[in-house]
Amino acid sequence: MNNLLMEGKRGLIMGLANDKSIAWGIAQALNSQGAQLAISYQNEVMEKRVKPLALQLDKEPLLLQCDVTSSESMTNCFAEIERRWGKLDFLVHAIAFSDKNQLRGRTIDTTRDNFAMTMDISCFSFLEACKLASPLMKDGGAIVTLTYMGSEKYLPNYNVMGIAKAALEAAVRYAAFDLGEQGVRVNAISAGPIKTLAASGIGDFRKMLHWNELNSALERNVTPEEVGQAALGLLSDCGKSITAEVIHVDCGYHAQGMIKMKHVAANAEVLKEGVE
Ligand code: NAD
Ligand code: 0WE
Repeated sequence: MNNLLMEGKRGLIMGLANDKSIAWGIAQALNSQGAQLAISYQNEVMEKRVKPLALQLDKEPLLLQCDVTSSESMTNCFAEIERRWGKLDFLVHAIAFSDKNQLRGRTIDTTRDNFAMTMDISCFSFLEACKLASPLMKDGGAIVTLTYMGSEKYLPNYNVMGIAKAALEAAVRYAAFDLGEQGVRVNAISAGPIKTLAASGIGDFRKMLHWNELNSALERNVTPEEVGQAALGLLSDCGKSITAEVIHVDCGYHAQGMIKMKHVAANAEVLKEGVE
């Protein structure tokens, strides 16, 4: 009877803002395979957006507030999960933040304060979530975070976020070794660009999407649902021996070494729309 991949598994999703969120694509994939979810949201504004989404899930999710800049808020969130469920099977970390004004111009102009905040929210919060979640993963477990190719290569405007994502990917490898002996796997998904709240107001984002569409191996962009399917693979027993890994879910864009010759004209059109 037990033919769903996530039947009987319980997990927390951090970073759900709205129905465009990558976290929502992941929540839907996990829900479709029978998972019981807890969803944490940053503040009251997010709570209003998350509540109607929660109603769309088959099993009523636990809704918890959690601002990752506060260790007290983090501790309370996991304490509530312990009280309600007593255990946890998986964790999804889909959180990043930097001052929008520093996601343009020169990376070397990043301020000390914004560097610290960006690293705190986008990288340290992952380590702290691993620390708090792992004691609840009594039968082993799986953890997934979201990263972006700007950690590996220079990408215009990604700036300090690229540095934070490089640190996050290293954190995945270290956490995987900390938690491996208790059967907890830790991985990252490096997603291609997706138009979410965290992409809104980023200069040239539309053009970036178009560029990726033309130059990725599959000649299209990735969707939150597809990232969700990949996360499902990592979080379910399908990923049983995958840990300390960063998997690209970007239609192959990361492997591109040169733009496609057949698209030279189209690429030029994208550029002609004007670049900062
Ligand atoms: P999103 O805006 O839907 O999600 C970002 C989330 O971070 C929001 O839910 C927000 O509430 C949360 N957050 C920010 N500060 C927080 C805090 N102090 N406490 C708690 N939560 C906080 O955008 P998204 O694109 O779905 O982003 C999710 C993850 O995916 C991020 O790590 C992002 O870097 C990564 N990612 C995004 C893309 C993309 O193109 N959209 C590509 C690759 C990776
Ligand atoms: O990781 C991200 C989003 C990062 C992000 C975005 C914002 C916008 C709103 C972090 N902090 C903020 N702060 C805000 O106030 N992505 C992978 C999406 C993204 O962001 C970019 C990109 C891509 C792709 C920024 C510049 C260039 C490319």
